[in-house]
Amino acid sequence: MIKLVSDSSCDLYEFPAMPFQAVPLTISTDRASFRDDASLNLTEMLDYLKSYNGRSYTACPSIDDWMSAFSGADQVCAITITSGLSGSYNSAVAARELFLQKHPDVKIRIFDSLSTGPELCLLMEKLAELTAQGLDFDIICHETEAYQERTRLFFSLHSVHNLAQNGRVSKVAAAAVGVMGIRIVGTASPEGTLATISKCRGDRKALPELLKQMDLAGYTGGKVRISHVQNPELAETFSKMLLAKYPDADIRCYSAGGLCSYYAELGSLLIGMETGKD
Ligand code: X90
Repeated sequence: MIKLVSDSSCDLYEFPAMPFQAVPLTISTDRASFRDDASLNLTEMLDYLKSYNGRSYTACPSIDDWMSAFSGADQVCAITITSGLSGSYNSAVAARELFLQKHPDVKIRIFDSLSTGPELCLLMEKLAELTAQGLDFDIICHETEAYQERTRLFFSLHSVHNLAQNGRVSKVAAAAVGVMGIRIVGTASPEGTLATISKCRGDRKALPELLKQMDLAGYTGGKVRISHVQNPELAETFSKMLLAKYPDADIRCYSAGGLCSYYAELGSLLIGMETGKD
């Protein structure tokens, strides 16, 4: 049995396609703390943060959190948010070392997504598909790594306030903090950091820019996973634009989880896509 484990940056608390466990990150202020799990009330968290004037921050899963998620299977595939912006990957790797000392026969592979949100969803779907084919664990891992070369993340952010506050963006991107109506259109860099592509005035400019960037990245009508921060209308508008150009595109839209909602901020879209390259 292969168990899939991901930190909560994947936006999904459940994944019926295979045995799955999400490991929560936490979002905190000096007064309150929110675990990013299925019981999180997202609206309540976002409302609270809006009204709170002090600092807020996040924490990745501890080594213990990862270790308890690894238990109960003889083969484990674990996916983390980018190591370029979070300690989650390092924590998972350390957990693997410790876990294997007690359970030397368990196979554990840790994937550094170098990304977040919907790109993790694509990797999870690929793992489920390969697992359903009954392939060998090492082959499944190898194929998933190869697939990762063919997936990308794009986004349009309504604010980079929380990213800047926590030192997760460059000064260039942070310069847009507080400029009303500006959308930061960007992508995950090969190193798994935030790369700004352009600053657009409003969603009406940002959506065509996203589409253009997806085309340039080699999108040919494959899978697209879109997570939105309390903005289903915008996700829907963008998926209609995609379908107008690629009628057979395989698109799914859903709400971002706690961690991505906190950093991407209200109104934003995160987009994971497949390139057409083999
Ligand atoms: O370890 C921790 O506390 C978590 C830190 C995570 C920081 C980045 C989260 C990004 C979420 C925001 C926009 C997309 C940028 C992605 C670049 C790879 C989503």
